[in-house]
Order: sequence, then structure tokens, then C-alpha cells
Amino acid sequence: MPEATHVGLREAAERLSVHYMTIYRYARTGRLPAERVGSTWRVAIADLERYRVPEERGSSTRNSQPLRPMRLLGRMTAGDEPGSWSIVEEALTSGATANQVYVDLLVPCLRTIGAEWAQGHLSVAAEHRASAVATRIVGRIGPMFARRGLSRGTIVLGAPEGDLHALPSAIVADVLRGRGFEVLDLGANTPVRSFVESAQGANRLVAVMVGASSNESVARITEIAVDLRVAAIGAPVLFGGGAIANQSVALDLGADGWSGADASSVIDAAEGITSRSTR
Ligand code: B12
Repeated sequence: MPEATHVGLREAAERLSVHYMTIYRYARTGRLPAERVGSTWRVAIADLERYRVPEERGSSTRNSQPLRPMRLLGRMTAGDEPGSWSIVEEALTSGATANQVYVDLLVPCLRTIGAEWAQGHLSVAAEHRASAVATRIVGRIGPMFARRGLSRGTIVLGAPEGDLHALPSAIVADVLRGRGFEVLDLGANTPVRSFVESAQGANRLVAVMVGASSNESVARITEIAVDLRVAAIGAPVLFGGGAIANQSVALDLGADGWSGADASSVIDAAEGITSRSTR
């Protein structure tokens, strides 16, 4: 008879000499690689042997847990919202800030999902399951970025028409709110007119940031800068997002500048504008 390659959670718990509920929690949160078949979990014996539970080794202390995007990626692509949230919650209770959860956990996870999809290792279905879970995570983390006190002015942001990526704007909006900016996030697939209307109605407009994630949507982006200029909004228009590679691409497409490649460059761009205007 061929040797068994997998065991159930009870046997896994016995082999590691831990309580069943401990192993169940690790399987559910992705800390221990495990596969769910119907209502039961299967663990590869090879993974189990390699696996050593940090708490049992006494190495887990507050703030010492590195953030592990790959664990989150597994739960997100499985469409497991509670399991994904418990990984985020664990990071927060280990001392990570909401900003770190985005920058070091969720964004790397989303970028890996995109790369894996592009290489044919992940299905479109898995990408959609992960996106739905990510949307819920952002919904729960977002309020943690709220800041009291005087606003540093308003930033209007969104994705151009035809671009269905709402998550990048939502994440960038939170990060900017965390730095004291008021943000009007217009989300995905935003008509040009909506950028203009929101910019005109904004309280102390600092900038309009247009984030293009897919190459196809770049074709529509120039029109946004043109219409905002015609409307004389009195603030710069910055282009950014994964499909705008650098400053010269942004300028060629008609923007006043590029908001950079990551969250910290978006903050630098926004703070650069406010510091120039208060000088
Ligand atoms: C989730 C996702 C989707 C979801 C979107 C769900 C949602 N509610 O948002 C769905 C499934 C709908 C989707 C659809 C598609 N997607 Co998609 N998607 C992604 C994925 C995996 C994550 C996007 C994300 O949230 N990233 C996290 C954010 C925070 O990262 P970021 O975009 O890099 O943002 C940073 C910087 O750009 C920078 N920044 C600087 N200035 C500014 C300014 C603003 C305003 C913003 C927002 C950001 C920003 O700061 C940000 C923070 O770090 C990416 C992979 C990736 N690399 O991002 C692919 C990706 C963007 N998708 C891609 C593609 C090709 C598609 C599809 C054509 C096909 C598909 N995959 O099904 C369609 C296109 C639909 C359309 N018409 O737009 C490609 C785009 C390649 C390209 N350059 O054209 C990517 C890069 C995947 C890949 N590696 O090929 N997608």
C-alpha cells in the first residue's frame, strides 16, 4: 500500500503535540499550509514535519512577528474572509500599524496575485475571490486612518473611465487621510465630468490624482487633465498608478506631475505641493 502523504487535523495535532483547536486555527489562518476538502482539512506530512509552531518554541513576542503576505495570499485567493481577517488582526495585535498592514502585507499580496495571474499560475476566479476579500479588509481597516484636527486640504482621486481597479484608490485614499488630508475618492471607472465636479466643489483643493492601473485606461487619461485645466481648478493634476511608469510618461500624457510608484511617494507628492503653497 502506498504511504499516506496527508493527514487530518486530529493526527496533525497529535504529531505536533498541540491542542486540536491550535492546529485548526493555524490551518484556518494559513499559518500552516492546509487544504480544505469538503468539511475536513488535510495537511501534507512534509509540511507538518517542516513546521514548528513559534509559540511552542517561545519565540513569539509582541512586535516580533514579521508580516507574511504569502499566508494572506493563500486565504484571500481561497475567498476566506474570516481567515484573511484573522491574519490582519494578528498583525495588528502584534503591533503593526494600519499603514504597515497596507504597505507590507496587503499591497505586496495584491501585487503578487497580479504577477501570478499574469504568469498563468492563478485563475481569474482566484483573482476575483481575492479582490472581494481585499475590499472587505480595506472596509475594516479604513476607519483606522481617520485623523482629528485641521485638514491639510483636499485631494480628489480616482481611476479613469474604463479602469475597473477601485482598490488602489481606496488604499491610497486611506494612506493620505492618515497624513491629515481630506480625500474625495471617486473609485473605479470615473467619468471625466465627475473629476471636474468634485475638484470644483472641494474644500481647499491640493491636487487631483488620477490612478491608472490597466494600460487600456491610459488612453482616456489625457482628457481628464485637459478638462480640469479648462475648468481652472487652481491645483495640479498628478497621474500615477501601476500603468504610469514614470514622470516623463505622466508629463507626456498631460499631467503636471507624477505621483510615484508607491504609497510613500504619493505622500511625498501631496506634502510637496502643500509645502510649496505655504511658503
Ligand atoms: C485586484 C486586481 C483586479 C481586480 C480589481 C478589483 C478592484 N475592486 O479593485 C479585477 C479582477 C476587477 C481586475 C481586472 C483586470 N485587471 Co487587474 N489587477 C488587480 C491586482 C491584482 C491588484 C490591484 C491593486 O489593488 N493593487 C494594489 C495597489 C495599491 O497597488 P498599485 O496599483 O501599484 O498602487 C500603488 C502605486 O500605483 C502608487 N500610486 C502612485 N500614484 C498613485 C495615484 C493614485 C490615484 C493611485 C490609486 C495609486 C498611485 O501608489 C499605490 C500604493 O502603493 C493588480 C496587480 C497589481 N500589481 O497591482 C492587477 C492588474 C492591475 N490588473 C491587470 C489586468 C491586465 C487586468 C484586466 C485587464 C484582466 C484581469 N486581470 O482580469 C482587468 C482589467 C479591467 C479594467 N478594464 O480595468 C494588470 C494591468 C497590467 C497593465 N499595466 O495593463 C495587473 C497589473 C496584473 C498584472 N500583473 O498583469 N484586476
